[in-house]
Amino acid sequence: MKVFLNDRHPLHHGRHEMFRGELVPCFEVPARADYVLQELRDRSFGTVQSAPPIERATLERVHAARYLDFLTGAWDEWVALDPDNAQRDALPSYWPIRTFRSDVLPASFPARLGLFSFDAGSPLTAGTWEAARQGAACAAAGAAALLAGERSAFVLTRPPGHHAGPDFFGGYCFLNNAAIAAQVLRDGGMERVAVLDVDYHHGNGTQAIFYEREDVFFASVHGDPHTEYPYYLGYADERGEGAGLGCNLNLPLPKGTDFARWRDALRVALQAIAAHGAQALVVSLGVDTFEADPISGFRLASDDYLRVGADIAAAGLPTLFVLEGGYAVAEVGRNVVNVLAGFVQ
Ligand code: SP5
Ligand code: ZN
Repeated sequence: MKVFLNDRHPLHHGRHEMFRGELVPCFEVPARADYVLQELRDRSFGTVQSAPPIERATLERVHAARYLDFLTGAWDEWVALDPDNAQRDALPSYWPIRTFRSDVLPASFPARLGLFSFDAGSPLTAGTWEAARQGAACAAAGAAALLAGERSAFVLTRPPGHHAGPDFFGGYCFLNNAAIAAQVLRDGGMERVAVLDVDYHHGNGTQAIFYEREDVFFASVHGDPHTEYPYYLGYADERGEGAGLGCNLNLPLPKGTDFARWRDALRVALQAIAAHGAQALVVSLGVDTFEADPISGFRLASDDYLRVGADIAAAGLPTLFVLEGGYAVAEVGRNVVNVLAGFVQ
């Protein structure tokens, strides 16, 4: 399997995130990707390669121009506020929620930081833009590999992407790698594409990007947003709008769900994807469903991920796996590579 490694990922290394009223060390750390790469090497799995840079026009197929402009210059603006900021991550403090305007573009950097984000858990650092942009490049290269006839490929990247929407970051995500890959598949001639999101958290960004479209089906199995992040999206009654009505499937499950019940939901998602007539599949592969994940609540064991890969393979579609969450850092490699190994078996 071709593996597209984001070799710039270490440039994004947040120090702290806001969690329960205090700044705690980030859960989303560079070592996550390093463990996956080490596991690939230990098991002699996959052919690791880098990706060429991505065109701004490709990013604009999914993200708003003014959001990309903001991300491009954000770090320099942050440091320009105060030279000491070079030693601090940028975290938002203000958000334009209901009754505020979101069409304005304040001159204030902290105001724009909030305008383009939805939580205080996603630090923006000196290398965030470069790391995120090269991750998107890997996603586009992975999609191109499928268009060229590969049965499968894996995008080994961080920061993750599925919480990032058309014009906002959050949930440790800045550019929506899975959505960019799905759009590259569409633009390359695949008439119908599906995104299957198996991360513990609902992929609110991906859902938002494709919510009114019928050409990209979105299915997600995730922790019930009544109790789990991102709380304000991911409910079962969100089925798409306009032309996209019926092309969005949310399968929320209670905290504590074990593999047997989780797998039933996976099968429902895969059946819906088949019914939609998708010609290619992008998998938002989070392994924060693992029983020992520090911020999540499902109970999948490492061996279960082999069966996850096999179930996805049974759909018979060209499949691009894109790394999302998973915070039991030392076990992320084993769990991710188990999915990939289960797929090719
Ligand atoms: C890509 C991805 O997995 N993003 C997840 C972002 C979650 N950030 C907020 C975490 C809040 C978790 N609170 C649960 C309490 C754990 N005991
Ligand atoms: Zn997650």
